[in-house]
Amino acid sequence: MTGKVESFLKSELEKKNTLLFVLIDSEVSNLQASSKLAQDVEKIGASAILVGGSSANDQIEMSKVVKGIKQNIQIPIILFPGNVTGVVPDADAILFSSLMNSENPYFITQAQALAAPSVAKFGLEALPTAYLVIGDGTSAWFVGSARGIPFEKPKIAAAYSLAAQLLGMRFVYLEAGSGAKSTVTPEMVKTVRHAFNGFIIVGGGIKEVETAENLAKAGADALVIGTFLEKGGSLTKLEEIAKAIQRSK
Ligand code: 1GP
Repeated sequence: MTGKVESFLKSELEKKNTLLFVLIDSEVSNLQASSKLAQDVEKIGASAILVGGSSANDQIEMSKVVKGIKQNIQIPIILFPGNVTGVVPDADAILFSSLMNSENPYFITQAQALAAPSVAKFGLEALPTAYLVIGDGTSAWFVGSARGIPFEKPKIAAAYSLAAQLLGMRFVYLEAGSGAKSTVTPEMVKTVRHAFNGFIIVGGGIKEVETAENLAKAGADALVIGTFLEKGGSLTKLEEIAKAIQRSK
């Protein structure tokens, strides 16, 4: 069933070619900084704030950050859990993800089973997501015991995405990993776009306007940016990225 957040994202896509999601890692930014950042990026056109990451495990801190951010923004807060500890109340939705190319069944179905009762209890809208780790050497790859899909093997990513669709998932997240040296390639996005009839999220290492624009043109529905801002990247450049991807049909 399509909930409020999913409907909102779809309505955003009617106006913009590709959406900008900003990732806030509650382990990296404190409440005040996160809250200010969320307000700033909303102003420059971000469509959602993701809170989480593979190393964000302090639920108390995360809860505070979610609650604090929520008071000041209109765009949805979507949890991006790296484990069961990433499920906290007060967010609008959760990327309810299966790390499909993990070698550890814990990350494919077990964490989901352990987390599901809390997702229901907190009334979080679940966005059913196939989380695919591309490449290797990143935290998401290591923590999630992923057998990373090689960057130059787009057909493998497409096959996983098609499997996700047949399993009823409506979102695919192509993840190069936080701070990755190489981003997912436009070729991979294009190949997945042909195979998967749902919402494609792409993240990991995106920090240049041209890279973002090429991923948008290839068919990404949303790009996630986190590390660029954590490392002090300017809001002016983020705004350039937002504008470029939103208009890049
Ligand atoms: C990481 O895809 C996200 O899980 C965002 O990546 O931090 O490299 O922007 P960056």
